[in-house]
Amino acid sequence: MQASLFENTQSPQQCQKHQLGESTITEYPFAFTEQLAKSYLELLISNIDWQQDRLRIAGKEIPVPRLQCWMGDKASDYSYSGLRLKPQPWQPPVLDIRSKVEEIVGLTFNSALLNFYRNGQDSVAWHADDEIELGCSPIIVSVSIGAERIFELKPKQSLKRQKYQILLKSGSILIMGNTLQNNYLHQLPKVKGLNEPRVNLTFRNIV
Ligand SMILES: O=C(O)CCC(=O)C(=O)O
Ligand SMILES: [Mn+2]
Repeated sequence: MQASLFENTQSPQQCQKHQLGESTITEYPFAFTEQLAKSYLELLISNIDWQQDRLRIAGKEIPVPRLQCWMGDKASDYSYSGLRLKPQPWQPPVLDIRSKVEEIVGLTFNSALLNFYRNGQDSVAWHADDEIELGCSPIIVSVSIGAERIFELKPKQSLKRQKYQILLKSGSILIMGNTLQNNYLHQLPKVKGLNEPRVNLTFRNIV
C-alpha cells in the first residue's frame, strides 16, 4: 500500500487522510516550514536532557536504540516496556511546537514523548501506544523534525499483515486517530547509511 502524491502547494493547512480499516491518520506534511523545522532540530538536540534508557528483555539489559525524554505536566508519569518515566518540565521549543499542534488539531495535550534518532541505526520497534495511562482510545499527534524516515504500520490482527508506509517529512504532523492504537502496530525501521539526525515528538494525554 502506498500513500498518494501531494499537489504542488505547500500550505500548513494542506492535509492528507490515510484510511487504515476503520482508523484514520491525518497527515499535515507542511505544518512547519523547512527553516523553522531546521532551527527546532538544532534547539532540541542541544537543549533537551536526552536520556539513554535501558530495557530488560529476557533477563538482559538492552539500551533503547535512540535517546528519549518524557516531558509534561507534573502528574504525568508514564510506563512502557517496564520503564517508568518521570516527566521533565516543559521546555520553550516544545511548548511552541505544542501550541501549533493544538491549534491544528483542536485538542490540548498534557505530555509528550521525545525521541532523538541520532542516525539511521536508531529506530523504534513494532508497538502500539496503548498503555493504560493514555485511556482507551487515545489520539496521539506525532511531529517529525530532521531526516525523512519511513513510518510503517500493520494490523494487530490480520492474516495478511500487509504493511502501510508513510514517509515522514521534516516539519510534518501526523494525527493518529482514536482507534489506530487499538487496531494497528507501528515502527520506525533502521535505515542503512543514513547519517542525518531526526527528532520526533508525540503529544499525548495522560488521563
Ligand atoms: O519516531 C516516530 O515517528 C515514532 C515514535 C513512536 O512511535 C513513539 O515514540 O511511540
Ligand atoms: Mn509509538
